[in-house]
Amino acid sequence: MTAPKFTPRIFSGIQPSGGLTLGNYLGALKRFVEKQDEGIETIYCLVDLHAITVWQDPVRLREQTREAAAAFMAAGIDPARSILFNQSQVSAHAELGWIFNCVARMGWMSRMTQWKDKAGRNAEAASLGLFAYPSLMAADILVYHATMVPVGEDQKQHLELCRDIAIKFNHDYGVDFFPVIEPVIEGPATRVMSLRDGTRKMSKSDPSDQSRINLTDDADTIAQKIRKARTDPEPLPDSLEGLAGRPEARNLVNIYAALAGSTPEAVVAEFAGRGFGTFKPALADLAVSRLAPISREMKRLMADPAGIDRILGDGAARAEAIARPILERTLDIVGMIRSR
Ligand code: AQP
Repeated sequence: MTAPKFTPRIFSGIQPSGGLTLGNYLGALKRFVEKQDEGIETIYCLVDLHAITVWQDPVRLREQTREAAAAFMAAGIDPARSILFNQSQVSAHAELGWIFNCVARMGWMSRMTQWKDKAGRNAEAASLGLFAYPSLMAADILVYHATMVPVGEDQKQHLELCRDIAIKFNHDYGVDFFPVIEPVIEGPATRVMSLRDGTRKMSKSDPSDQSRINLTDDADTIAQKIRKARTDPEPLPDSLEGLAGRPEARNLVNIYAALAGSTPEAVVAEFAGRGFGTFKPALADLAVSRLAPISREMKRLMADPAGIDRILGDGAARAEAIARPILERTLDIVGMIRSR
């Protein structure tokens, strides 16, 4: 149903719920830049409404949003070629989110692993927003009639739910209005794991700073975190099969491949038989060479917060121009009187 009715358009977002990590960079941001450079229309959003599904200090939230915007630009997002803005400046997201709350089913939401992980055993105390997160996410995407959504592996289930919402809406109202989107989950680092535990995702909200590399970390901190990253005593094997059951080793190989623009196969071929005493310093040098220019540029951009706010405002106006007519047509389909 996607083509040819819907022109290719990419949408994705990142929560400004903390500083961005190497996981966000390799799984999302770096790929956003590649998509922009492929010449497809790209819309990128700092999803501040999603961030407040768990408590955020207002002062920090503003800082984190500007910092995330700086990270996007420092990584290569050009606000003249991509639309870059923060979600709450385009109210059509929240409005369509409400409609989708009335399309999505409770059962669908309760099966979401992110909900189960984040709400944990204390779901009674979790916010209603956290539960409804995936229907707002579907609105973020579908309010632009976006067709492709680059994300890390952890967002796959939410994108399947977005497809379900589009299909149910189209079916319930007898229309072919929302595209059935394609998740774009590609590359060697779709799921970067914690440096302390190779079975857990690297996450900006992990209480341990040692578990992640932040895009704002300086060269010494990056090198020290990689040196201390948990591994096993075995040398690297000569094929990927030899990494089975070695999640930490596999993670570092994937990170190396993604940073080098290579493949995990090529990395194990290069380092076969070498121990982590050799591999970790090579990885640290590579990580510093790729990330230091980004963190330098972020610092430069963050020295002008008003400049960042202007870029976000301009992006929001351009986003609104696409979203508002789609929202209006949705409301009309649903049966809301439009008489202003
Ligand atoms: N570890 C990861 N590996 C690969 N991709 C990742 N992404 C996040 N972590 C990794 C991708 O980054 C994009 C933005 O994610 P998000 O900020 O919206 O939320 P998240 O997936 O819940 O990321 P975090 O860092 O774990 O945030 P918190 O800690 O606030 O929940 C998505 O495309 C995601 O796949």
